[in-house]
Amino acid sequence: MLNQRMSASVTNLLSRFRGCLVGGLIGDCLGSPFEGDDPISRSVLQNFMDKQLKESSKLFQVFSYTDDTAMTKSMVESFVQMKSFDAKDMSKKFTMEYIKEPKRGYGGNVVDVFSALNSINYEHPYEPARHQFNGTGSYGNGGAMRTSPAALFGYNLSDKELISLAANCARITHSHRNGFNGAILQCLAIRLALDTETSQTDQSFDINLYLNRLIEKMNEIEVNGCESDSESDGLNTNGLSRTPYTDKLKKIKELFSDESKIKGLSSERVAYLFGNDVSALNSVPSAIYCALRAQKPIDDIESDNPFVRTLYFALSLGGDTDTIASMACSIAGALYGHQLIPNVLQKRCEDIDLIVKYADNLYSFVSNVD
Ligand code: AR6
Ligand code: MG
Repeated sequence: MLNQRMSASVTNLLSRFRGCLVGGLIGDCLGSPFEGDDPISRSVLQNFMDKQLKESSKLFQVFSYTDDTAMTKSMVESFVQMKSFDAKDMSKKFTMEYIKEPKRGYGGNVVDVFSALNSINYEHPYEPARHQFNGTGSYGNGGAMRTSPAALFGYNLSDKELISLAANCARITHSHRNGFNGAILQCLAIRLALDTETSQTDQSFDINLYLNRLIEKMNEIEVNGCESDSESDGLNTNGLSRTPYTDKLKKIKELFSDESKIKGLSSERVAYLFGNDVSALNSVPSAIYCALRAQKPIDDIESDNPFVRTLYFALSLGGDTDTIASMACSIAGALYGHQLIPNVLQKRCEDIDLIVKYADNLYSFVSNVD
């Protein structure tokens, strides 16, 4: 017997599961050559994309994945083997994967968490992350970049249960509130994408409704997460907003309410407004913006495929391109499904067949539960 979420599911759910993981892999692999660059000119990108989209390139280049996919794979492996979330097992899988292949471009400090986890034999999987940055925890986007398996494995969970799953998976390495809240936001963005019907003809959907749902959820999380704080004026002691993700989502909504504002927004301006760095706060909202913006044609981007436009636009932001493109494309893949992702782009990626198999494994898990 399928449960309520499964039976109420949208069309093409298997294709959307595949689209989500494959999208994440493509964004990671094709984004990594640009990592650290300033916003990239449209002509340089158009050349790059034209080349990648051609079957007959003389040297058919296959791009390697980075830590985003290495950690995503470990998440899937842990969920599938344990048939539940097991923080100890997941923390061990992250660490073993890092030890096996340390040169995948991991964040500057997260590697200290792996060695501390290893030294305590994974007995207290949340402890090492809590000690990062003098006890404040990491606010990097490493928790958010790997959250897609949580959204898929947790497909049948309630929103509340999924939020807790996403936060706990992220907290193994990222205990700063902006670190794990970024993972929650990315996870919810994927869930909403899986649940959003898109038009068969032009792939359109209601962006306003999508953003309203995300804003409502994120506001609840950011406000309730602050309940134990003493201030009640919406600001913390540093004068920073207590609802930074909600604020950025509201800004995105405001822009989308006026088509002329969206049309005139350059990549540089998007990077300036929403960020393009390794912090979750300055990358997750940007990824969501890219996935939503690409639903409609974009000046200077020659593609009628919204998945390709998402990739292209995310790369154009520069900065942490692999992670921003990976997050943006996993949302786009969950929205449009595997069938919209050009085969030639898939073939450019290391381990593409394994990633499709992993999506199928997660789909079988969620479709076979009583
Ligand atoms: N205070 C100061 N700096 C911080 C803090 C903090 N509380 N938290 C993070 N940083 P890390 P990740 C800075 O090491 O999030 C790779 O390319 C600090 O400079 O936790 O797993 C991945 O693919 C730290 O080194 O890594 C991701 O795209 C940096 O943020 C990206 O790096 C990254 O935090 C982040 O990976
Ligand atoms: Mg990265």
